[in-house]
Amino acid sequence: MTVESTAARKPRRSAGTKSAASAGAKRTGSAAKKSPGTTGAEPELVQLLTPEGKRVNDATYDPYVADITPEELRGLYRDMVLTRRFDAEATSLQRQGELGLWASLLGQEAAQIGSGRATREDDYVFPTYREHGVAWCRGVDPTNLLGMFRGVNNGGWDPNSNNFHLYTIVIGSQTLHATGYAMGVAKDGADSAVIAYFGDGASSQGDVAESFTFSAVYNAPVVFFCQNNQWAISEPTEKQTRVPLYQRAQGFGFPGVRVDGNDVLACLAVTKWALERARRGEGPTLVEAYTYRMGAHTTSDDPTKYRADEERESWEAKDPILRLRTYLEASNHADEGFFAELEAESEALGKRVREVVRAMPDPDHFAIFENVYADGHALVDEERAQFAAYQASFADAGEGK
Ligand SMILES: Cc1ncc(C[n+]2csc(CCOP(=O)(O)OP(=O)(O)O)c2C)c(N)n1
Ligand SMILES: [Mg+2]
Repeated sequence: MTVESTAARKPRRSAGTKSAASAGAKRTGSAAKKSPGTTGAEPELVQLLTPEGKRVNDATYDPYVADITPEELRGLYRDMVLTRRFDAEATSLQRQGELGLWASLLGQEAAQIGSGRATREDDYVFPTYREHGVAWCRGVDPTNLLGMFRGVNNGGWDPNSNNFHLYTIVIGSQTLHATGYAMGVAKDGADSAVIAYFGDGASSQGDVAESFTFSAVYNAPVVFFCQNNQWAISEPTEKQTRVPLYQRAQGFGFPGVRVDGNDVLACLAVTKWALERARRGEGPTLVEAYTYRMGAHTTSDDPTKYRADEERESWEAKDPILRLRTYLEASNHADEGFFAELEAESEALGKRVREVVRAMPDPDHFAIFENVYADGHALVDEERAQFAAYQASFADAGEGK
């Protein structure tokens, strides 16, 4: 079913100061004004499961999930539950001082699991730093995602083992990497596809615009999967765009679709459709998964400073996991035994994650100087020497000198 989006926003109330409150009022005013050149048409939203867990039909996208079995539906549910459990454990580990930082995916499980499960083994994925659910679908061990956040390695997995590139912190840059990779795939004559993940904030980056231009002109087999989680740290989507993000694709000459990002079935179907277009040589697609970042931007952020509790509460009613559970129960696709087993599996995963993280060895302190240049460099040599002296000063202190 293609329904009208719930995009209309209540004004954002900012907890705290008067100036923050008046900034909120200003935002609302400017967002309400129509820009010249916008169509004014209401955005559309592809949905196959309503927030109440009711299956609705969509003639275009139903065929992409028509043969899904109850077992596969339970699999999607399991993926989302375990990803959320892993994510919660990582947040706790950061609070306990075991990780330096964590970027939670809470609320975005359906967007990530639906799109991740749509990919084929030979497809290639370029994530941001929040794609823990996609990593799960690609078969990356979740504990490997934590090394960088603990500061003990620079990545944590071999990108080519699972066709899942390393996490990318430089906002939007991975869309260019994905486009270049996809152009290579096309030159090889392969029928695999590439998918690049990015956020609503990243959509304002020049890199993203450049990747749209290149991929369109070279007809690259790439899907741009934008998780519009409504916020780029403390900046709302209204500060990124005057048109719904998916509509931008039209100006670059390829299709754009907005999908309910909290509906795992719709995300699966729309991403399959887009990947198949890419495989058939029909070029790029922009998928905007309309969702919500339920938690903080990262563990260093405090969202109560810039957004209202009511906003979060309204999205809680659209929880991606609850809606699939309701559907599974109503259609007798899962029984109590399944849910109980999954609960036990979740607990075991949390325990394993804790144990593995705590046992991660510290890196050699001088490893940071390796691999900067292939043949060494005078400046790096100097820095290494300075660092060695600094380290030695600790040894002196330890010996009471
Ligand atoms: C080029 C660049 N500019 C700024 C930053 C700082 N930064 C980190 S995350 C972020 C916001 C990204 O928002 P969005 O693209 O919506 O992704 P989300 O974090 O919501 O998933 C910014 C500005 C950065 N990492 N890279
Ligand atoms: Mg965002």
